[in-house]
Amino acid sequence: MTPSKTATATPVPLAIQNGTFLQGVTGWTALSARGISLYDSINKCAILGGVNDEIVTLSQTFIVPSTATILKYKTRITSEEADASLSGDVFQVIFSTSTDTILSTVTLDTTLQTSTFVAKDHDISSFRGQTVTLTFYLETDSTLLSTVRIDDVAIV
Ligand SMILES: [Ca+2]
Repeated sequence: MTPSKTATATPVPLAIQNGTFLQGVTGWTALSARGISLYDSINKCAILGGVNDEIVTLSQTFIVPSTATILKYKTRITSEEADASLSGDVFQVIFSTSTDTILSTVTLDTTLQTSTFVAKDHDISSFRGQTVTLTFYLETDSTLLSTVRIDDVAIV
């Protein structure tokens, strides 16, 4: 079967755009159940949470370059949750193609707090050449605030 010619859609970018958040959340799809901005203009990074009963997704769709190996990003967590077993504040990093691959799941509590950003990385070499959606997901429960700041997202 010969594929029919289709109208040119907005091209999917190669690799991540504005991973440093120097242009706010331009290039990202930022959704907050509470309708809150996901941009921290003081620290020039993304900010997820900081309110209770929230569900947020910060996502971007791109083509993983053919030489890509690692997804890198930095996070800085704050949390009032003293007991991880009681915390309903959950942060996930998800790579989606036709299915979702959860690269990381973290239940937030005070032990994860840091005063500076901490570098994380995940091997994404199996996604080379594929169109993927990277999603940073945070849900918070009804009490004890948690926040995840994200910066310097890159595919290398
Ligand atoms: Ca909480």
